[in-house]
Amino acid sequence: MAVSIQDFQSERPTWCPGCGDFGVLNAMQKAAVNLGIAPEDVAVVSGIGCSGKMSQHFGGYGLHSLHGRSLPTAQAVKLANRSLTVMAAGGDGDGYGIGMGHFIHAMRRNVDITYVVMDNHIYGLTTGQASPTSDIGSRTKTSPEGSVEQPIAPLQLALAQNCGFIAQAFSGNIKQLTSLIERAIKHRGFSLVNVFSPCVTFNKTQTYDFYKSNLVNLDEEPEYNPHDRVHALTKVAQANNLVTGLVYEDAERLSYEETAHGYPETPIAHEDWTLSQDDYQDILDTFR
Ligand SMILES: Cc1ncc(C[n+]2csc(CCOP(=O)(O)OP(=O)(O)O)c2C)c(N)n1
Ligand code: SF4
Ligand SMILES: [Mg+2]
Repeated sequence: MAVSIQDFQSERPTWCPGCGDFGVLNAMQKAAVNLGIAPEDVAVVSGIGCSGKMSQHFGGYGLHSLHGRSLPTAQAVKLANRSLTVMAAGGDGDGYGIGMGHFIHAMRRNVDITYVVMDNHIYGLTTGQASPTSDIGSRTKTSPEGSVEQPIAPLQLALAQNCGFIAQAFSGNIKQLTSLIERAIKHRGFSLVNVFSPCVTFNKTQTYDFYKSNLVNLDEEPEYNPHDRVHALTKVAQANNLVTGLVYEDAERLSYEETAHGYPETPIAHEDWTLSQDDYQDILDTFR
């Protein structure tokens, strides 16, 4: 049966009017519809933050995990049921601050999940503190005189870690964002979609207008080769990370599920784990 956007609508979002996360939700829903994925075949696992509300607002299975822990939880969901499409979602603080260790390891482990980061360069939910992607000079509640710390560069980190699929988008361009999320879902292995998703309440610098005038769209540059990692690193660095489009894809890289020894084809979630009385007794006997 054909699915529609209505199938992926859940409770009414509580985001501030104009928040970029509305566009991300819309694009995730459209991507699922375009790929013909039914709501019961997709799970969204989120961290904590305004962006963390994604698991409640997206009408499939949802799991609102802990701050910074969307990735280990999403990988566990996928490994327990490989027939599900699994998306992890969260913010720049969630993923590139407290969750940074999980981000690096998810890229090297390469479980087949899609990670959508709503990067607004600020802690939105906690009302406007500097985040790991806040630029030098950003004035926030925790940096009233301007941030002095070097911001994390998510694309460059992902390129250095040889992540198999890296894209960046802007929630003001739903068409491109939808298409990139679709491609990320189709990619076999871990995929990163970093989204510039303006916080209209606490970030008055990285606004919709700022992105409209400063972003370079790599998808529209015929000479850009998204399969050349060194070229991608140079291009992203030259543009000061202000690019959108498919940055890099290695379609040949095998996922964790394809390479792990003894990993069963049948989803573990569908296996019968009922213990027979004899097995139960055997386990008890090991403690005697
Ligand atoms: C262990 C833990 N530490 C701190 C917090 C407080 N906290 C909640 S959300 C958040 C940061 C949110 O920023 P971000 O991840 O960028 O999400 P946004 O709200 O901007 O979408 C923090 C520090 C928490 N909930 N749990
Ligand atoms: S505080 Fe910012 S990130 Fe949070 S809902 Fe409002 S606009 Fe969005
Ligand atoms: Mg944020």
